Amino acid sequence: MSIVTKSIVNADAEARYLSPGELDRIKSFVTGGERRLRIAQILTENRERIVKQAGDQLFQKRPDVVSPGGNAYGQEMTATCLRDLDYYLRLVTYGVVSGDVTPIEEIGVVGVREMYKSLGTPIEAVSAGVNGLKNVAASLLSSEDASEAGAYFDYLVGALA
Ligand SMILES: CCC1=C(C)/C(=C/C2=NC(=C\c3[nH]c(/C=C4\NC(=O)[C@H](C)[C@H]4CC)c(C)c3CCC(=O)O)/C(CCC(=O)O)=C2C)NC1=O
Repeated sequence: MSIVTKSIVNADAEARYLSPGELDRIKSFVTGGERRLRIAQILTENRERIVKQAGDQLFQKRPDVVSPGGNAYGQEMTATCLRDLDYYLRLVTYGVVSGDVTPIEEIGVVGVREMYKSLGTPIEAVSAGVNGLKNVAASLLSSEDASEAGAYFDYLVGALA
């Protein structure tokens, strides 16, 4: 939910106008809109490259996951692993556009620990993979944009650690 929707829901629950503080936060959300959309556009356009490079880096750092007995061993499993990284990059674009981690949390974090546990997937390696996405994405963004996007990657890295 974006700050706009959230503020309206809160205000209406109390049958009141939006407060000056809420209007201020909405103003900065709107002012930053162009930047957030630009970031999301760059991440979206470069998704294949970002995922591939982050995957390559992860498999160099954690060769065990793609070795026999590893969770991402074999062409099909490696592709599924890269697909998960692509899912997380997509969720980051949702966060960036909405200026809110809630969509990332609801779609990609709630219940994920149990899920990866049942799949035998080392979740800390997924977290390292998302950190790789962050670094590759940063190389395509201005430092200001990289730090804005970085907050959403960091949220995920922490949630998956
Ligand atoms: C958008 C929200 C969303 C998420 C996050 C998601 C994750 C997700 N990853 C899965 C599997 C998987 N995920 C991985 C990922 C990895 N294994 C490793 O060792 C690496 C560390 C890592 C890649 C970074 C692998 C290898 C599987 C297949 C495991 C198996 O089938 O045994 C599965 C099981 C079903 C399937 O194969 O599709 C789900 C549901 N699905 C979703 O809808």
